[in-house]
Amino acid sequence: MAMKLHNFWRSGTSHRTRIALNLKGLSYEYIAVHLGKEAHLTEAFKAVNPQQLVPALQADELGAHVLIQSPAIIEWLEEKYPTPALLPSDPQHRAQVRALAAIVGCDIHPVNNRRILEYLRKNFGADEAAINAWCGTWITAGFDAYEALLASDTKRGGFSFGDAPSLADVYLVPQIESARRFMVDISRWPRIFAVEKACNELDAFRRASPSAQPDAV
Ligand SMILES: N[C@@H](CCC(=O)N[C@@H](CS)C(=O)NCC(=O)O)C(=O)O
Repeated sequence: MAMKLHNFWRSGTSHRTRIALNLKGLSYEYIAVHLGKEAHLTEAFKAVNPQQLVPALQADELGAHVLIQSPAIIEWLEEKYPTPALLPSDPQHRAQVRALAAIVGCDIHPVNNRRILEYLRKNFGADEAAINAWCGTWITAGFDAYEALLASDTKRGGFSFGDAPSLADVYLVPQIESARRFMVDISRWPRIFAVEKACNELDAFRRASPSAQPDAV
């Protein structure tokens, strides 16, 4: 089944969607949407996603319907292509993995998104040091909690949950990439750092990385 992913190399939500697609073994056409050139703010892209954010996923079987919002896209992939699973089978464990993913998806990424940072620059005169401090604050708060949860999971293997990549890793790895961009020192979180290393040993993660994308500069 042919799929098209509207995305941007450096976008964390695009990155997490690429990881999920790769882990599921799905191929897709890469449609670059240049956020730096505000290609997402054009009328043409508004017709694809009225929210004017990436990613957006088109698939033959969906006809004219476009999937938006990376959590919805990733859940659709999980439901449609259950193997390999991104969520464990036990409901409590599923909640545990979803909570880790939500630390990134609900509490870190949204406040550090491009449009938020643009607003801080334009309306509050934030310079790059202030932007890094802003992003560093929310990344640190989220990663401190994530690290504590990893530390308290005595059954954990090399990944965020168990010994195979899960939804939590799909969200975590792009956020680490973003943290480095905002000059956050990852060595403060040794377990997170080790999980990233384990993920990056997998081809699915390596192929999804920002620098490996056709529109990377
Ligand atoms: N909750 C949405 C957020 C999507 C989102 O904010 N994408 C960013 C890139 S990571 C974007 O398009 N930003 C454009 C902007 O802020 O101007 C999702 O997970 O898909």
